[in-house]
Amino acid sequence: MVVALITGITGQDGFYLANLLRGEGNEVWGLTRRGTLPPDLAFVRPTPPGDMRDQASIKRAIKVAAPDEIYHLAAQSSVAASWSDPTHTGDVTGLGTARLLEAVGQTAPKARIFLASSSEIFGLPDTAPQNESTPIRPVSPYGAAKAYSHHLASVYRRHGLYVAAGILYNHESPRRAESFVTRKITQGAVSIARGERSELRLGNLEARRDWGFAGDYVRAMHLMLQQPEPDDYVIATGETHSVRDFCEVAFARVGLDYQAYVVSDPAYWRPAEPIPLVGDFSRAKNTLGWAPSVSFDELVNLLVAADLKDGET
Ligand code: F7E
Repeated sequence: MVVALITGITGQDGFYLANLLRGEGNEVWGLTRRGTLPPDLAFVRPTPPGDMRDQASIKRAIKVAAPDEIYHLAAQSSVAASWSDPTHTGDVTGLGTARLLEAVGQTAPKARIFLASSSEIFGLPDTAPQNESTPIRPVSPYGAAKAYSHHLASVYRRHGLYVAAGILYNHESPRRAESFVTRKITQGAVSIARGERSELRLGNLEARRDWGFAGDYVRAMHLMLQQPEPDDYVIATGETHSVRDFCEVAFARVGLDYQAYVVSDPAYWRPAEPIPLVGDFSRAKNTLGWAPSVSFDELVNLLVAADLKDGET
């Protein structure tokens, strides 16, 4: 039986990935800071507490789980928060990967590692769509921390570790926190439709992103570790939409015109925006046989439907 260890298992991707790996018949372990797991991950085995800022704790967790596959998802993952606390982001999201790779090299050098890299490493690309050869040029502290992490993957790969990196574009689900724009919009639209509030304040409505469904993206993570050789893969839909487009579809789903409710508030604007972010997933398609299965409209509808249902229970 394949033994898989997931860091950051309590996040959105951790939940979908743990369930996918369970379905594949894997033994799934989860590394968390407290060494405990929520009830919906009761089938996962907890390692002793592990913190991405503490290498000894990571080493201990790997020794106990003795994994064949390690999915490194743990990170400070908010781009907005990385502007208010760049050193914490660098420590957890950047140095955390260095600690993990060192710990694997010392305790489980045969384990295959998946690293969650990000489209934020591209920052202001000259070309669209981006692929695995697009120059790395981040524009946020989060992007810089992920860029460091991404470079480490190829450094340790050359050093003999099996490290695959998924350059993940935005991927969403009903498990996304409200601090991210997709859930903020769908929860806002639903509560306005219910008469609980009268407006939704967002940042830059013209910001464009390549949004996919998280369930599709964890499938790609698993496929990457089944390849004979590790590599980098762009995981994206190849389509870009604006925050305004997202509002339009979400509000229409609850019978409203977003223009009457959505306000662009400079307080939510970022010091810099990566432009234009859209991914070319040809390598993932050709090598992994991967393609996204959920369209933009389906994704927005899925999130709104979940928020409508939430309020009913
Ligand atoms: O912002 C704009 C904002 O916070 C999306 C993470 O998973 O994907 C995610 O990072 C866009 C940006 O995600 C609001 O300026 C407008 O252009 O949902 P987000 P993100 O920053 O793109 C990447 C690939 C990751 O790796 C990250 O870990 O929406 N936007 N108004 C807003 N964003 C937020 N959060 N709130 C607003 O009111």
